[in-house]
Amino acid sequence: MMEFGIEPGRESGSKPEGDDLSIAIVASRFNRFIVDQLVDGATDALKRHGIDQDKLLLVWVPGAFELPLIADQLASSGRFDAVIALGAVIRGGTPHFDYVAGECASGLNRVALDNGLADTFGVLTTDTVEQAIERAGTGEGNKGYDVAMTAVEMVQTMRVVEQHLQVTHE
Ligand code: INI
Repeated sequence: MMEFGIEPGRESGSKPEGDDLSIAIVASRFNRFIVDQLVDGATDALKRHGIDQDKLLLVWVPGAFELPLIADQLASSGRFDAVIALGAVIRGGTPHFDYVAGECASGLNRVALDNGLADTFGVLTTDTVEQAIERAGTGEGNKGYDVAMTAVEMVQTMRVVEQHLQVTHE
């Protein structure tokens, strides 16, 4: 059985795998004190993977509802290997929580499928501010960190699958 899907950083002795990647982060200003922490977590993870700071772009939008539009603009530009979307939708904060969170999630998923590009969902959807703070902590307790790792893994997985498909097609 052939198997693909190597978690980033798990390969022993490998050098950082992200040094050739260009990544865009799109982040929402709503609940910014939380989202700032997610941005820090994501950039920390990318730095650990050797991604050049000058190959990173960060774009701010007003709220989570606006993330898919700019994610699509970035994804369809052909200039990035992955887009990371970061935000925080807190139930107590909005009577239209389900609309904002739902449209954001499905919009971001559509961006990934329409563009054939990793577009990871780093939008916290929580009942309370306390829950959001918990998920925006340091290191691996940070959703931004997690989804940045996911983005790197997905780019690598797509490349490996693409190579395999080319070889088996020849
Ligand atoms: N946007 C968020 O990112 N988080 C929220 O918790 C939130 N609340 O509470 O309303 C929120 N609303 C704004 C929304 O994302 C749009 O910016 C707005 O509806 C304009 O389109």
